[in-house]
Parts: sequence; C-alpha cells; structure tokens
Amino acid sequence: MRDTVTGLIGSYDLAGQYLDRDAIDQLRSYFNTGMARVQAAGIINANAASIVKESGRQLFAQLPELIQPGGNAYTTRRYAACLRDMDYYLRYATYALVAGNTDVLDERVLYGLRETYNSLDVPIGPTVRGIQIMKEMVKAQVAAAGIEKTEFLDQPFDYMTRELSEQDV
Ligand SMILES: CCC1=C(C)/C(=C/C2=NC(=C\c3[nH]c(/C=C4\NC(=O)[C@H](C)[C@H]4CC)c(C)c3CCC(=O)O)/C(CCC(=O)O)=C2C)NC1=O
Repeated sequence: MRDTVTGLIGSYDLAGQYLDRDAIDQLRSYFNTGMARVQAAGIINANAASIVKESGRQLFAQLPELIQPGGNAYTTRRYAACLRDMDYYLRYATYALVAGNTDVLDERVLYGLRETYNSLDVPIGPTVRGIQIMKEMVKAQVAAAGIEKTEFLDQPFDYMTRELSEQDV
C-alpha cells in the first residue's frame, strides 16, 4: 500500500534518480491539499452512515427495479449487502484521499471484484452510479464546511468507477 510520498520515492529510487521538477510538483500539490484531505476525511467519518443511507435511497429511487422482485438488491439480505458495499467504497475512498494514492483501492477493494460481481449478477452500472452519488454528496458536504477546492475528492471515486466499468462482461 502506498501514498503519494512513498509512491514517488519508490519509483524514483527504482530509476536511481533524484526527485525532479515533476516529482516536486506532485509533492507540492499533495501537501497543499493535505489539510483539506484530512478535513474531508473527518467530515466523511462524521457522516458516513447518513451518506451511505441517503445515497442508497437516491440510487433506489432512480433505479427502483433493483429492489423489486428479480432485482439484484431485492430481499433484505441483498439490500443490506448492497448498502454494505457502498459503505466499503466510501470508507476506502477516505483512505485513498488521505494517502493521495489509489493503491489501497487496487489492493483492498478492486482486486477480483468484477469477477465476484459478475458471478453474483451484481450489476456494475448501478454500482457505479451509487459511487458517483456518494461522491457528489461528499463534495457538497465538504464544500458546505468551507473547503473551497474540492476537485481532489473526485480521484478515488472516479478511479473505482473507471476500474469497475472497464471491459464489462
Ligand atoms: C472491502 C472490499 C469488498 C468489497 C467491495 C466486497 C463486495 C462484495 N459484494 C458482494 C455481494 C453483493 N453486493 C451487492 C451489491 C449491489 N447489488 C445491487 O443491485 C446494487 C447495484 C449494489 C449496491 C450498490 C449485493 C446485492 C450482493 C449480494 C449478492 C448475492 O449474494 O446474491 C460480495 C459477495 C459476498 C458477500 O455477499 O458478502 C462481495 C465480496 N466485499 C469486500 O470485502
């Protein structure tokens, strides 16, 4: 598992190079957003349960067939599994936010996930939509807390979306 700093050091060491302009720019941007990343993680932590619940509500309002007979989130067991998955995505997104690196998502969340989802007929498109709904909600809450630039919040959510969506079976 890596963060921005260990990731950069790892690859520059491999190449036997000093940290060049490019590396310095990446480090600067990471440290410049550092306090905001930590604050965002705090806001998510304080509101995680309601973010997951409300995002699920919006998702099922947009795609009601998911919770109707034949839908993948139909029955309380599968409904609960779906919200639990949303909670996983949110929690790991906060780790990646603080790390400024998506490694943790590859290692802990995405590895083998598509195969699992495909074997259980969990639909990828609606899952991606759920992740995006959470992203917008998090961005709104962080902006409401007075943090001006919230673009750094996109990265982990968009990364999971992209990796999940790729080469759909
Ligand atoms: C921390 C990393 C991690 C992830 C990401 C994870 C996901 C994950 N989601 C699962 C199931 C599931 N995931 C969903 C999710 C959904 N169904 C829908 O229609 C919606 C679109 C969506 C919610 C947004 C459902 C319904 C199941 C249960 C499927 C079943 O058992 O039939 C399963 C199968 C085993 C189980 O039920 O627990 C895994 C492994 N597990 C992990 O350890």
